[in-house]
Amino acid sequence: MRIDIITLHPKLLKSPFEHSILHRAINKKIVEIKIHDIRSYSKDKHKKVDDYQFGGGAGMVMCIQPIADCIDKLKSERNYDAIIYLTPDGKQLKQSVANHYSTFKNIILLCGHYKGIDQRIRDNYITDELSIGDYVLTGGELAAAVVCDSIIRLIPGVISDETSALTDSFQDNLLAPPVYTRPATYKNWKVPEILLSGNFKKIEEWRNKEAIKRTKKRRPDLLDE
Ligand code: 6GU
Repeated sequence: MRIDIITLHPKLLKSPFEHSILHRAINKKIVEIKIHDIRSYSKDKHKKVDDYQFGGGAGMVMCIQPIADCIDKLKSERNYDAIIYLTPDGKQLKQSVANHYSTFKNIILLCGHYKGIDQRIRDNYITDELSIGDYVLTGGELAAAVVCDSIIRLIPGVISDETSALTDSFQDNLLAPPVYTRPATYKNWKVPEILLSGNFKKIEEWRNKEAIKRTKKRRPDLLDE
């Protein structure tokens, strides 16, 4: 999979891909991430990328030209399965949405800023709009990193334990059950006996029961879906 990220703040998107599972996925060439600096596409003599909005009002709007040129260039090089704009008014990212994108070959993520981007970009280039939740971030970069992480870890070969991504919270609309590791007793706090029993059928039943209990208590809305 190839992910092209278009941003005004390339540095903000460096660290998330330099660690742990995402870093390994890139090294193993399962995924390729390319960051594009919008400013470098500006034809303005001061490399301006935003302007006042028509009709007046506070806040700058990102201009069409640099973004359009960047997307045009990428589209001339390969076909994209989706061109996604990260925006708080987009469709909310869910596990099912991440699952869907994880099957794609090439996607573009466009990070917004300021008051937003010229609507004509959204009308003429963007195929999907995504938000990561009901709160406002200063820009789309952190949201783009979240979207990438949620997608990449689902690609076969990225997580070594193949079943691990499938037993995540949310994958079956259930939260994950509690987990424990050694020591079995710490400060008199004991691990549930069943987990030490070696009876895998009983353990599976216990985990399922705990997952349902936890979901009922914390996220009953998931059980209605
Ligand atoms: Cl994708 N962008 C911004 N700026 N804020 C957000 C968001 C995205 N998702 C939630 N809040």
